[in-house]
Amino acid sequence: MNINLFSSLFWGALVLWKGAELTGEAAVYACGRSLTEPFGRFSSQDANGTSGRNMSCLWTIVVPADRVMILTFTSFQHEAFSDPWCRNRGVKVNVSPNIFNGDSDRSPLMGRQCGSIPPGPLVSATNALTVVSYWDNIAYRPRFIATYRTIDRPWIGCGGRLTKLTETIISPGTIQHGRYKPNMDCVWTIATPPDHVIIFTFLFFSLEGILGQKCRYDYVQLFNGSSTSSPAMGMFCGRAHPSPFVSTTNFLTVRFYSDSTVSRRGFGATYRAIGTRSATAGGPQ
Ligand SMILES: [Ca+2]
Repeated sequence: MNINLFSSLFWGALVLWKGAELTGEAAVYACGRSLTEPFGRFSSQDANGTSGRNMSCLWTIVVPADRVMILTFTSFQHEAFSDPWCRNRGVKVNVSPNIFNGDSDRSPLMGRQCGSIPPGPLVSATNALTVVSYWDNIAYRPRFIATYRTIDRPWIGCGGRLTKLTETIISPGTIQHGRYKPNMDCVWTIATPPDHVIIFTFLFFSLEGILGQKCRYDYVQLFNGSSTSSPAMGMFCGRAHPSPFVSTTNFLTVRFYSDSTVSRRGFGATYRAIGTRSATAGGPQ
């Protein structure tokens, strides 16, 4: 963990240095744009019309302060590297995109990705994200398409009692480190007013294990009631996205368990409480 953090800081600093090197004192980007809509799309095509080597593009997304973003790469093609920090070309930092958790390329580096496998959905820690794409050789211009959408700021922490009519939970560690923490055993109890049911929907899902093999390592469990003693409604692991679940009462309990090794992106999920009286009576209450 410490090595990764050091590596992150080091390479983040190197990227800034390279960016600054291109133009002198400060990094000036040849392309990219600012986005402020609640959802949107941007891509490497924003760099069309530019040419040459040592190019860099910057996209900044800023949404209202009470919101965060889920960023998803729907298409992704970058040079392939073998190590997780995409750096085995030495100082040639063609390892884009670099994603910063904030409104500029001086914000904390959230991560980077290379190769042809897109990273899983990324959840921002704040209401701003910055994506920097850099390439040193036009022959290796990176290509990607990214979309984002905004969600309410998620509940932070391992478990708790959730009483709002809607809330989002994220596996601990996913926002900060891009993957969940090991050795977690978190229980969230969703308690909404009487005469409500809860629609629980996964936003993204990637846990260690293979569904159907009893989820021996890491898993999410849903219980149709106010505790883990309530009827179990499902145990999920692996990469298959679970279907939405609707409770039969105004309570729902969610448990997330991770063992001591191997972590993946994790999960994000949101729920919404719906009044049953108005839904079933078909008229005013
Ligand atoms: Ca694990």
